[in-house]
Amino acid sequence: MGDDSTHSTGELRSDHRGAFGDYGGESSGLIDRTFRERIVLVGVTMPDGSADETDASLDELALLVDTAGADEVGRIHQRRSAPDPATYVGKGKAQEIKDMSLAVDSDTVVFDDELSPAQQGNLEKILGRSALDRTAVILDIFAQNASSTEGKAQVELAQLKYRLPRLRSASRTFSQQGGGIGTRGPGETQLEVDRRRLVRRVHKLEDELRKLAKNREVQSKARKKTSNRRVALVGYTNAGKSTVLNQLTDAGVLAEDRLFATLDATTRKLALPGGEVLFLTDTVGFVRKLPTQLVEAFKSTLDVVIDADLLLHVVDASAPDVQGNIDAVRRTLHAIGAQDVPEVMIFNKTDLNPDVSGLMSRFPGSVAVSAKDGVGIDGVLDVLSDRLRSMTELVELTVPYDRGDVLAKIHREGQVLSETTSDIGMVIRARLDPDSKGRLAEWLSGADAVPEVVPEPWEATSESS
Ligand SMILES: Nc1nc2c(ncn2[C@@H]2O[C@H](COP(=O)(O)OP(=O)(O)OP(=O)(O)O)[C@@H](O)[C@H]2O)c(=O)[nH]1
Ligand SMILES: [Mg+2]
Repeated sequence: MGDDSTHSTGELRSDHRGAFGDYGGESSGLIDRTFRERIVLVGVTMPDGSADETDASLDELALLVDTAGADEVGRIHQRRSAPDPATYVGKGKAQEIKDMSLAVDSDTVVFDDELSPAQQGNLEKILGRSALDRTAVILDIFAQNASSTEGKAQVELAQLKYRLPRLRSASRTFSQQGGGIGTRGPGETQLEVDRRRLVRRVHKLEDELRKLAKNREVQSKARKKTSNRRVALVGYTNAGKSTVLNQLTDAGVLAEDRLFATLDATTRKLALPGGEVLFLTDTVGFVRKLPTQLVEAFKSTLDVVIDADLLLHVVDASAPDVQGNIDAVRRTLHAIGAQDVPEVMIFNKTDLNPDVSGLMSRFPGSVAVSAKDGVGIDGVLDVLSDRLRSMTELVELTVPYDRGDVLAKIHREGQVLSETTSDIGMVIRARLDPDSKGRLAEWLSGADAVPEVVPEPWEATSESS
């Protein structure tokens, strides 16, 4: 976090080691990493879910907590018809969580679903230790992994938006049962000061991000001007997106056995065997219950996904719940407005799970690869060529001999298959995408020429009959 957040916490809680909980704007990490915090996980199964789903989600939460630098030391389930508005779990369950926390000496309790600021505050009072939710853990990992200026700003903005409604007096401690005369007033004043400081920081970051997004827009406009297609790698975190990019383009981006290793979009040129050149972009990974603050903050980075001609959806075929991961990715694609971009499924890590025939038949047109070893990467190139070609149209154009500029344009924008001479000019057969075809409409010959709009006979007569 920026220098705005470096003032000291003042007092430390003797009965509590977790660094998180006060949200006073004083610590950048939500989980203390001077030691490995001991964490109890809590999952609640609502009527629309199953215990198995809760368990799978908690397994993933344990992985997230581990990535953030802490250890799971206990796990508690509850079935409820609805969350308790005050404490999320029931009061009795909260007591049970406290007992377990004492028994296993945990520092922090992490809930698998988002807690409201009030629930979080109430739970911390009951539990006597930090109560976090999945969102906080994911924000924490993003904060650790952000490296570019834009990535850092995006993550800090998401964190601030998460923390603002949760700001509480920094003088509050977990052992303290009430502020008492004298402690309350100054505490609240400090709270107001903190809040204003954070709001100013939010505005500053939003401003910075707007400028950075403008820059990117200029770059992407330049890319749009070329007729090169744009393809984006999307998928669940750790599925192998960066590895696929590296295999296809020697991009040399970081690929690691770690959740959310990639936060920044990296774009590389890729020349297909047929000669066509496209732009391939690696993007941030998705996960179940991705915090809305993060999706919002990363919106401009994710524009490459919305603007893409095609998505390569990389799936870890060896994951415990492949379909669940695919669904989570698609939900996020929907949330950012990219649900209509055509998608090719790439089933990766077939060295760990060679039997992907069921998946392949469920997703026609998909490819199986082991990206780490480069196995099947040629298949990805073939599918890219095929899919991109099917998005172009084979057309014939006639261009007068004195229009070298138009000839050059056709070569630039499309794939020229043949050129022959005729009385009236050069006759060219080429593959063009719909945009280029529109721009070159006046040169289209024969059946490709844009027809005048004539009402279909049945339309013309339907009114009078
Ligand atoms: N066994 C096996 N491991 C793979 C394969 N492809 C990638 N991996 C490993 O999976 C881990 C994640 O790969 P990345 O390419 O970083 O995955 P990503 O989808 O970019 O992940 P994030 O950027 O963190 O969302 C790395 O340790 C890779 O070495 C594969 O085909 N087989
Ligand atoms: Mg990556």
